[in-house]
Amino acid sequence: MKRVLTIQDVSCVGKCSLTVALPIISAFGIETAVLPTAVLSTHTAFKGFTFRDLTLDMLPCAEHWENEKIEFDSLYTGYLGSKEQIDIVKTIFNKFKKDDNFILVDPVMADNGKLYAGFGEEFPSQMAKLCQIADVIVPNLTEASFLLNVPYVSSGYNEEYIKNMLIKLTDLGAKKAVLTGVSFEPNKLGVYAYDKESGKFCKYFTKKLPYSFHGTGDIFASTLVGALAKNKSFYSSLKLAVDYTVLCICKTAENPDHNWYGVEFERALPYLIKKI
Ligand code: PXL
Repeated sequence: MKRVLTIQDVSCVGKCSLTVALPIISAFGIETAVLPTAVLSTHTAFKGFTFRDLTLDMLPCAEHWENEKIEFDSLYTGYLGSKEQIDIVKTIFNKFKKDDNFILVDPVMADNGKLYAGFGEEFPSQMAKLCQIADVIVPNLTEASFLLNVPYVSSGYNEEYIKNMLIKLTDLGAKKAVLTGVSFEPNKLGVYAYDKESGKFCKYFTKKLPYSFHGTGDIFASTLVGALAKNKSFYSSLKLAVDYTVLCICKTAENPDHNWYGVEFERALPYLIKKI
């Protein structure tokens, strides 16, 4: 059985990070090992959330796995709370990276032109260092702008702008970069990707929905990790991750009682399982 290690927080309520990665990657028939970096009562879009930092437990867990000769087919990081955690994750990557496994870094830190609550100005350059050693990185446009230290452009850009951004993102060191939330026309939204080794770009767009929900980036990244770990091609993995994320948004929007803080990804899991 394949085994993925995902390193991110537990937001107890709010459907993001580990509470999304665990069920989605498990749905692929992949064992999902977790390294929780912190426990929060909710994600940080709520006011008044609690935060129990687990930084000191991270390395001892990894050292125990190393002693037990435990191996992983993929290492996947999402939300990380501090520079210290990023440094520890680098050490963990060095311990468990092999020739035949892959590292996916989702540089979770910002959206809609703004850093998430709690991140200082220096955080993006630290996250850029983690992106250096990844095989695949999946920033949204805001995160990419912070990683490259360029102004965030929300709309009106063209394909050349996106391609140039992707090349610069892989210049940070990652083999492949995927930009999420790209839109050239008002009614289309999708992803644009670049593979530095082959020099090829690929893109996948679907209808833009008039909703935006918290946690969709984590759904996308978790699905991409699952599909890549199952050895699906890069393009079909991207396509599956976009299609599943869009379906999750549709299912959420069709429920008139949906809440603002979490996507109803559970109701779309049967579709994902059929596609695997
Ligand atoms: O969805 C990304 C994410 C993960 N974890 C925490 C967050 C966020 C986004 O705000 O606050 C704690």
